[in-house]
Amino acid sequence: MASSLLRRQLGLSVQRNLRLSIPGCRYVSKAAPRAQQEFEYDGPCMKTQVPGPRSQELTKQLGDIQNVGAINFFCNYEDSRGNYLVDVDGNRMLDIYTQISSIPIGYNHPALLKVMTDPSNLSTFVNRPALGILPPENFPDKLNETLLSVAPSGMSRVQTMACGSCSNENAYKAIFIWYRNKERGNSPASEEELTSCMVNQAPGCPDLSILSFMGAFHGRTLGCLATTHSKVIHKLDVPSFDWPIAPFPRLQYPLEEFTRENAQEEARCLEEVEDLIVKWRQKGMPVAGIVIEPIQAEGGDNHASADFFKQLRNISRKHGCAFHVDEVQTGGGTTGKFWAHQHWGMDDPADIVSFSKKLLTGGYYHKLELQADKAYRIFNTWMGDPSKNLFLAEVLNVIRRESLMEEVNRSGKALLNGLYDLQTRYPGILSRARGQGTFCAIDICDDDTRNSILTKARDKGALLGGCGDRSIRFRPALVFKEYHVHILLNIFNDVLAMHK
Ligand code: PSZ
Repeated sequence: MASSLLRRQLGLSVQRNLRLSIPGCRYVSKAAPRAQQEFEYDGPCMKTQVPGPRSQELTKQLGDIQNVGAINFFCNYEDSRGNYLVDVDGNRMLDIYTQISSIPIGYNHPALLKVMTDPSNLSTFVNRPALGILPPENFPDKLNETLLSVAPSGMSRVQTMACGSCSNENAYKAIFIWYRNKERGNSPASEEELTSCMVNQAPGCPDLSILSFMGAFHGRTLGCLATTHSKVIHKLDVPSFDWPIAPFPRLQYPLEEFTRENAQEEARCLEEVEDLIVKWRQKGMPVAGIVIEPIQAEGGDNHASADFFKQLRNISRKHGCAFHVDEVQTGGGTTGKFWAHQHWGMDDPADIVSFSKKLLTGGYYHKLELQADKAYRIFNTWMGDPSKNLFLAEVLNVIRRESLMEEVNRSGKALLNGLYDLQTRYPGILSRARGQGTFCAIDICDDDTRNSILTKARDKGALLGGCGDRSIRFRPALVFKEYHVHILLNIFNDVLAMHK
């Protein structure tokens, strides 16, 4: 762990060392001195193109069993460490994609390995309980120690689930149940409701809706998919609900130069939200909830201002809709605050907040009134996995012990400043550098160039991901330090120079 003195030194030295070289020469972004971290490597080390021969062979083998179209390469998880992912051909890459943004503190973190080797944890790994009916003795303690210790403002209840989609799916159900109970004045359901629900008819299966935003991603299960609008490939051929879809603001960058235009754009979207809520009520499909990502991630890292979210929250209150903030990708510290919605500075930011990915377990926090009124209404076999809570406890300890939130803010600043610099050097290729913490992105002139940059960066040892039509997103783990930022920026610059 870096001492606070060392951390201060790191901060200072990086400011001194981050500079651009003379035009035409290699971009010189010098890393700050590396902190002591025995479990990590010095840098990327590439032996073959990616995927290498062993990866190709394994892809062929797996192709006889599954669709392998999405596979990038096969990994050696034993040898991967910290920010470095090692593949089966011995290539070691700086991982700025982290298993679709789901690795909180790097690969094989010693604190997590210790959880595995502690004999008192063994029964939690070996015996996976049906948590809804037979939880282990330490379950309330573990929830208090983990998820409730980082609960969003105003929320003292949490329901764990297996994955992000499963969390959102159940959060929507909780919203519908809450809404109908409110409409019924909390009296019991009628006989007609009880019989009609069994054959998928109203009034038992009511015509209610969830309002979502164009470009959103909330998962691929049937209910969630009706609120996902990022790519055709997710949606084609799957029946869906006729639910309202509002435009998400399309901000112009740099933000300081477009304050008026961006405020107008956000006002336009908010107006549309209210219009849709009214329209859908008139159609007989009232909006029971509004779901939104604090930063639209899969849809292209689309940001909106704190003021936009505050006003949207007010609209939800005014129309009696639950406000569901999907923090599956933004949660867990990557934006420089533990929850991205904390950037909005609100005491009452949401009625439901869903999470997964970096939290290791899925689930959602909710207000007391969104607690389903009866047992078995929100339920499934596992309802999460207590072994994930053991890891999460350690992740939270490491975040606190190693001041990782400070690190994220420091590396995030270095990353965004580096992207601004590169953007001025390559104006024909790069635009719209943006980010919060290390949750950054930049747009590339077109899709083909974007994909070529991603492949070439990977061949040079930097593993990045795309999002939206033509963005590159940066999704490092929380242990991504300033010296990692500089390794990345140098590779990124070399690759950009190849596309000039
Ligand atoms: O292609 C896919 O299925 C992908 S690529 C990235 C994701 C999914 N992200 C998952 C995600 C998310 O980013 C947000 C904001 N909400 C919900 C989900 C769904 O989580 P999972 O994938 O765990 O079901």
